[in-house]
Amino acid sequence: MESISFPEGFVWGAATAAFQVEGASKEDGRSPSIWDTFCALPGAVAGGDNGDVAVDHYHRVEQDVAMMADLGLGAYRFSTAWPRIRPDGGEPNQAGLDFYSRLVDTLLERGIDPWVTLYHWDLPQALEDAGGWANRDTAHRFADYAATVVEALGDRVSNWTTLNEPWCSAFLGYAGGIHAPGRQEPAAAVAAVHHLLLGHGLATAAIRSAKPEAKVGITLNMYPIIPADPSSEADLDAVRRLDGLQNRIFLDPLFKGEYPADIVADLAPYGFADHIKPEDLAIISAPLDQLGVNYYTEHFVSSEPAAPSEPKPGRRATGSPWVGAEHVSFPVRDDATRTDMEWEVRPRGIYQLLTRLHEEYPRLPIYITENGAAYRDAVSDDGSVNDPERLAYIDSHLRAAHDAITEGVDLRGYFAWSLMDNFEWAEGYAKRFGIVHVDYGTQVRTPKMSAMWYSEVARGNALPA
Ligand code: NCW
Repeated sequence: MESISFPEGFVWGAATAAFQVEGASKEDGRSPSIWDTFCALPGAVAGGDNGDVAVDHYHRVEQDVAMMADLGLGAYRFSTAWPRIRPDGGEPNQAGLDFYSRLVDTLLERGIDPWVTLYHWDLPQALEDAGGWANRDTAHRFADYAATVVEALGDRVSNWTTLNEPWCSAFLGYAGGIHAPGRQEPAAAVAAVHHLLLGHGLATAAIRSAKPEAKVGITLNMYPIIPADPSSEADLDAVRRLDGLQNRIFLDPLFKGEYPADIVADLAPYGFADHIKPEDLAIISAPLDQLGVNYYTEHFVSSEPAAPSEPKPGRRATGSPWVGAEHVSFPVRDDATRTDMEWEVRPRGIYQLLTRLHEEYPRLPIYITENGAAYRDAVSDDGSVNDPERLAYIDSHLRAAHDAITEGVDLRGYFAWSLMDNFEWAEGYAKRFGIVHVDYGTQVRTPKMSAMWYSEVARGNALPA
């Protein structure tokens, strides 16, 4: 294979999220988040795992940033924890802000650009008790919190992401009950979609007013949607619905200033339109500087109803996150390998997604804010961690992303998910996404083979031949 160079200035980074790595869940004034509560719910998280210690990033920032520098990373995407910065959703907490200020300084001392995500799923529990994202007021509380963070870090942080994967917050959290807060209320989920987007818009305005030169974006988890039978009208309708519920319901209000009419109609039984006030779409569609794309796999869909699924042993029963498309199913294809999350490895999908965004939406700079894979890694006797599947996964996705650049897509950077193994939400610590291995007993970090390879790619701004 030929060596492939990326455009000059291409950003090479790695990502984490506060709840997944920090631990120190009760320190320095942090209040409980919905994930602390959810973890305590029997059967909610595999192994009964929680985020109390996680990978102890809170106490190991110096060491972790030194490791990033050794790997030659140019940027670190992390999230700030709302319950540290405004405990219980209330007044600012200086100790929480100080932690992130120190993290930012440590990164800058090492020449690593801090990329801050304001919301990666850890809503203060007190705000959930007041209705959570189903309550419109949460959008305003989010903007207040965003203003506090930008005031504290805006002198040193240029790149801001409001929300990470609002689809997950709304549909996994409030409809499927698969993620915190574990509610199975479809009407609350569609309310949450709108209030998350409104929160994004209000936070964008707050960031811009505190720091006009800030670069602001949002990160969406998007998927090409492939019909099981392209000649079946019913399957094509399943594609329309899924694409609407997963991709267009976020992209259209953000970039076209309107919700897709077909999806508003599909969600009418859940009262979606009741939450939309006349002024909201102008707030939501305020211009952005960049779009964050999290890409992992494609969705292959059929209109055949799925067989009812039993909960995994020891786990609580969950519902469908597919509000408005509860009848669709996701047949398994046998022409691709799967990761340890059971997600199909589909590198071509990243090319399809990027070129689609380029054709159908305003041509904003795009960053892949997450891409990567969980595999069962272990430390060998010689101390190394050989993860050829992850290396091949990242390599193949970078090649496909490069093809999109060649076709004119303005892709400006790539963040590997994740910098290190961590708390994988409902899957607990069992699923390892890191390019760096973490021994959860000792907290020893060991860069995997994929990390060494990625380091070469980042340093050379090119994929090796
Ligand atoms: S779980 C998830 N992830 C992983 C997580 O570690 C990260 O914080 C997220 O940004 C890796 O990337 C994201 N995404 C949820 C995927 C949807 C699962 C669909 C379940 C349908 C029933």
